[in-house]
Amino acid sequence: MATNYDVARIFLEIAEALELSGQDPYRVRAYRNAARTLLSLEEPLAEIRRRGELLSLPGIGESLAAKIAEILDSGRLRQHDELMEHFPPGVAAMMHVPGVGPRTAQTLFRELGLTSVEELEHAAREGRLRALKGFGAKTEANILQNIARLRTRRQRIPLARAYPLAQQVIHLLRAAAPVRDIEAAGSLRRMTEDVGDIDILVTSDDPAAVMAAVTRLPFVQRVLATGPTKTSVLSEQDVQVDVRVVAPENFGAALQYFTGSKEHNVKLRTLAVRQGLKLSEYGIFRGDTRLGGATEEEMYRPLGILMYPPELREDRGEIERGLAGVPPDFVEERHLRGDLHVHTNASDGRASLRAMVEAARERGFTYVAISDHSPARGNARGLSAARLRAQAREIRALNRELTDITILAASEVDIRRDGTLDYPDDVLAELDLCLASVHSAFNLSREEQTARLLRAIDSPFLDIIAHPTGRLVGTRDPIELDMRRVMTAAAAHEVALEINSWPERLDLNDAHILLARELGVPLVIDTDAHAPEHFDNLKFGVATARRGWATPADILNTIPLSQLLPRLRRNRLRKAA
Ligand code: DGT
Ligand code: CA
Ligand code: CA
Ligand code: ZN
Repeated sequence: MATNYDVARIFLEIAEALELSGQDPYRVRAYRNAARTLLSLEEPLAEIRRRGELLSLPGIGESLAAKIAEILDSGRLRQHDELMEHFPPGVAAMMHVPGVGPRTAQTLFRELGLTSVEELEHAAREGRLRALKGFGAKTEANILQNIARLRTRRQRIPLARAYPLAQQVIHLLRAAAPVRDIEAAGSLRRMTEDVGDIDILVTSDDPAAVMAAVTRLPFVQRVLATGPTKTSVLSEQDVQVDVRVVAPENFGAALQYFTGSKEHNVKLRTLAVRQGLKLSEYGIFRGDTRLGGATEEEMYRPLGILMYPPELREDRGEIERGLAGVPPDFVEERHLRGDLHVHTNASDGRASLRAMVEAARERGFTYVAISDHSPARGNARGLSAARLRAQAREIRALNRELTDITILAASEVDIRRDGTLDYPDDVLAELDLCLASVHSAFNLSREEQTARLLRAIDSPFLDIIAHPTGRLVGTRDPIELDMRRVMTAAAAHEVALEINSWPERLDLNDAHILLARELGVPLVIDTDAHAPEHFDNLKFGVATARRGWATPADILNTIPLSQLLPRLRRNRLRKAA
């Protein structure tokens, strides 16, 4: 009988094949979402089907339900078999070589029968690619070079890519092997903006089965090493995943050790030694006596140190504070009462005003600011003044209808190159809330860029600077800024700076947040949601805030709207009065 994992794997392979053949991304996503649903189920699909409840699973419609039934009955799916004849899994992996797109990958497979990066490398070495139309000795050399670069490139992986992959590993292993505890450790658990690799810890009654399952994960490109308790694999996208099986009684010790950071651990161990104690991934010991290690707390308690959350374990003073008995008091998702940066399909969002507000309400937010783009963002369908006013009317109508959430008519206004805002003052004055951000001219000098932001902060209408540096983790550098000057001005003018939860952004970053708190700059945590599911990104913003040691009191959108509006700006105060 096919397991949930088997069905999900078939769906994932179909998604990959459809993507490779250039199919509609929505179809591709439908299979991926379905696979994710199946992997999160506690109960076998066969049971759910027996009760006739397949259709009540999220993302499963008639057609997918019929496919699940076919797999449960026969162990296979005709559509999958046919697709795999044309698009075996390794063919997709070849697309990760720069310069090899879907069409080329197809040609390589059809004409030369290549089904993996290794085979591609081999064929290029032997000069077999130049037989293909449009290929020459130069293309072969390029492909070889790009494969080599792919291999040596041990670059760090943005959290935005690593986090979902880690979640997938956890779901897949839960489904494929007898796993008891499973948790991500390392920099991913500390929610650093990028990670070197993914570290997963597992307890299990059958470690060998877990290790085998790791090597068979659907995205594995290469098994780097496998042994009785540790397996390392490389994903198709060149992310290394280390999975370790530890004994249940050591789980806390291992989780503490492998969460790190290394600096945190080194300091902790030094303190332990001074107290005649020894710490390791197997527990905390006095001589031969084991004092604990089943839970993480047990690793800190004998040292008289309060445990601080993973995001803070960077040896930035958390150990000293824990030793002094200062309890951790950092912002959590549950503290946030509203979201001040949300897009709709009026500009570049994917969902309607109503759908976005509904999603915010379902999350428990009591206020939400709708902040679509201004006209300068032509390719994001930035709103003209007339469209902005029409949206404000729609918002007022919806506000009359809804009782448990308040919608603010806001805008994410472009900060032009010269620091002016992309709407005239009379339009800005009509807004409940004004965010502004840099979406252009990223390459100005530090002086020019700083002057640009200072001028924006000077605007009497500005409340929040959204994603202040414009960086995209791993792909776009932050704009050059005298951050201390910008923050000093923001503090003086009571302009808030945003911690943007979009995982590619995480902007402000942890170091900036520490500085902002030192300088008394108001902060907000926003999702910048462009679709209902993006509210889930809030965890990334909150984790980043915690990495900057932010407490609920540092974050403006932890307070009720009635207090928030007067706090934001004097002009808001004027208008609210
Ligand atoms: P990454 O992967 O570069 O983003 O950073 P981490 O922190 O995940 O580092 P990784 O994967 O090399 O090791 C995972 C954890 O294992 C690390 O955070 C702390 C622990 N660890 C690794 N090497 C050492 C070490 O030499 N001494 C100590 N005390 N802990 C270590
Ligand atoms: Ca790591
Ligand atoms: Ca590692
Ligand atoms: Zn935005």
